[in-house]
Amino acid sequence: MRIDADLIDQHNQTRLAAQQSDFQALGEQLERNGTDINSLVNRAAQFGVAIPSWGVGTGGTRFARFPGLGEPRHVFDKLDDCGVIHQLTQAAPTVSLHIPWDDEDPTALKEQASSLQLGFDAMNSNTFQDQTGQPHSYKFGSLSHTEQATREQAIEHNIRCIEIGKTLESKALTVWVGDGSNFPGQVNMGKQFDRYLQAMHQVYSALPDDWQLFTEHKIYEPAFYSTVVQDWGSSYLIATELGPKASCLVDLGHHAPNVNIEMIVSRLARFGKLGGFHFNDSKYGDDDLDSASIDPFRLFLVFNELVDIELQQGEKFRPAYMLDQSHNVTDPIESLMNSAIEVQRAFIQASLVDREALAEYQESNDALMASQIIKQAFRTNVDSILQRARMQAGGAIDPIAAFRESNYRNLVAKERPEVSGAGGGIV
Ligand code: PSV
Ligand code: MN
Repeated sequence: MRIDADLIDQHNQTRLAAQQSDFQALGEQLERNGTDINSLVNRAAQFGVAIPSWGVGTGGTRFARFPGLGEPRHVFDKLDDCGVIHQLTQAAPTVSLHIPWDDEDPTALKEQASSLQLGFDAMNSNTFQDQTGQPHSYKFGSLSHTEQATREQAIEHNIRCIEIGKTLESKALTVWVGDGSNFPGQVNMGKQFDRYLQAMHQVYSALPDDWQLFTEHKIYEPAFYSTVVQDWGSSYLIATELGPKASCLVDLGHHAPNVNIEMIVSRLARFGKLGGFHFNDSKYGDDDLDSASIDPFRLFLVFNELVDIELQQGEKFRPAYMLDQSHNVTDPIESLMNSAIEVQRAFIQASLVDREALAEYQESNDALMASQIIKQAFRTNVDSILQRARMQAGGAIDPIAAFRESNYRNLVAKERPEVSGAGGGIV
């Protein structure tokens, strides 16, 4: 199910004059600094962020989940929703699947995705929940469990995710585990980490040559005293121990409040171990709020580092960009479209930083002017660049307005039955 191309066209026609006028004004402004606006449109057009399949369903907290209208019933509906997100934004060409949540015939998944012009980004394994009929419980851990049989079950699951991913032409596996402990003394932290590493070596050895393995760290939750892959230091150690195909995934919400994430990004990239991102925003913890909804400047600063690294390392620097959010009070499609655009915006704004001037101010220790250079780029309204990139690729000038005009949510709700609101619903 796609949005009618004529509807998008009409939508764009009514906004075209304003779009052109804004674009021209920004073009003139950028020209004064020697920046060609069209090169930025091309850059925006090349940008893509993956949609998490679990993000298109309404999320919740451990207290409750309030379902939305026309929620996807299964992964095929989720792909339809992702197709709409990409169609309107032209900035979300891939989907990141979670197994077993999305465990369906991979050939059928591939076919449907292709028909929606979608590809697949990293596969995600799930050893943080027990599945019905599963012989060994993950209550006390998975890849780091004290019992070998449980570790083997978790290893097998990860290898299966790779197998499914091969058919989908995914090229990466993201491993996030909830393993840890809730009481001081509950586990031997050294032995637990050793067991985790041993298990990960086995997963790593099943990885095809052209695949990457991302290790995702998280400060706490579900384990509240200690977590096996708690911080970027542990993640770096793991990726280094495993080998060149392993690198670290930075989920923006997985740090203590006020941690300087852009510095972590810089460090990991400097040593070739920055694999990818889960973008989201937060106020207090792993809130999984929409990207840039709380602190757009922080997102921009992350991209400021990324653009800087790209200039140093060139083409070979291509971290995987993925969203990882929970939409509890909004329409997930609208939130995800908005978030994809916010991440794209940060990328383009960061591309506007006058790097030569910045380097000079940094060398001469002119802190005030260095910060002004950064702020100048951050304050630039690049909407018309993003709009132009979308429009040229068949997307909508204003994706959320076009989505509402299309009545997509009500139309799919006719086929997708209402779901009960009972129970918690962390995604
Ligand atoms: C864990 O909080 C996480 O960030 C991991 O990426 C999981 O795969 C995802 O959320 C879904 O629960
Ligand atoms: Mn994540």
